[in-house]
Amino acid sequence: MKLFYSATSPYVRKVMACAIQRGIVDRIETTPSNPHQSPPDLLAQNPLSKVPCLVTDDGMSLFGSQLICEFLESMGEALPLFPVMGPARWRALKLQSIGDGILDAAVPCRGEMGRPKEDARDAAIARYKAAIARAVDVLETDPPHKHIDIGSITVACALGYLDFRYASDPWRPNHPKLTEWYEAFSQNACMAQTAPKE
Ligand SMILES: N[C@@H](CCC(=O)N[C@@H](CS)C(=O)NCC(=O)O)C(=O)O
Repeated sequence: MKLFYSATSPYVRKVMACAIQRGIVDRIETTPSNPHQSPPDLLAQNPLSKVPCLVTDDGMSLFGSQLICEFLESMGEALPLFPVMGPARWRALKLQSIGDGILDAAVPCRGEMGRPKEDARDAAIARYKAAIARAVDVLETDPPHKHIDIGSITVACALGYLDFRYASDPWRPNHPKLTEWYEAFSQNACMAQTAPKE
């Protein structure tokens, strides 16, 4: 399989963490790609020009980290990352949604922060940051579980991205339970081996 990849993308990190956890990371060949430049080889597989984008051994292209992680779930022998049914399933998927939601605010917010200052830009940044702050507050009231599934992986990728890109605006103050959970969860190999670096 081929994965269009960016070393600093938190969505790519999520996919790689799932692949490590499922014991199939060796079956993925990573192709560095800058989606913002709309490279033709990425566009041929993903009209949205986003990473991650996985091309399976059958030649099918899959994009969006949720879809790719579900595909990886069908491979390998490890324990499922998507609980099959019951409350554990909905909790894991809800945590995935809140983690992805933090990223869906934090990633474009950086784009806004790079634009010239003007009222509309500042309003957009404030709205993104407020959504992130509310989501982190909600996670503090009920931090993710210790075990590894799609929910805990996604939340850890989101918090790791905040550390990486919003170091001057730290999330840890006033969130001691979430901090404790994150510090312990980050020790898992799938997280430690995928920590972002420039
Ligand atoms: N919902 C997508 C989001 C993917 C995404 O936004 N990736 C960013 C990189 S972190 C990207 O490719 N951005 C390029 C662009 O927006 O043009 C997912 O879960 O994979």
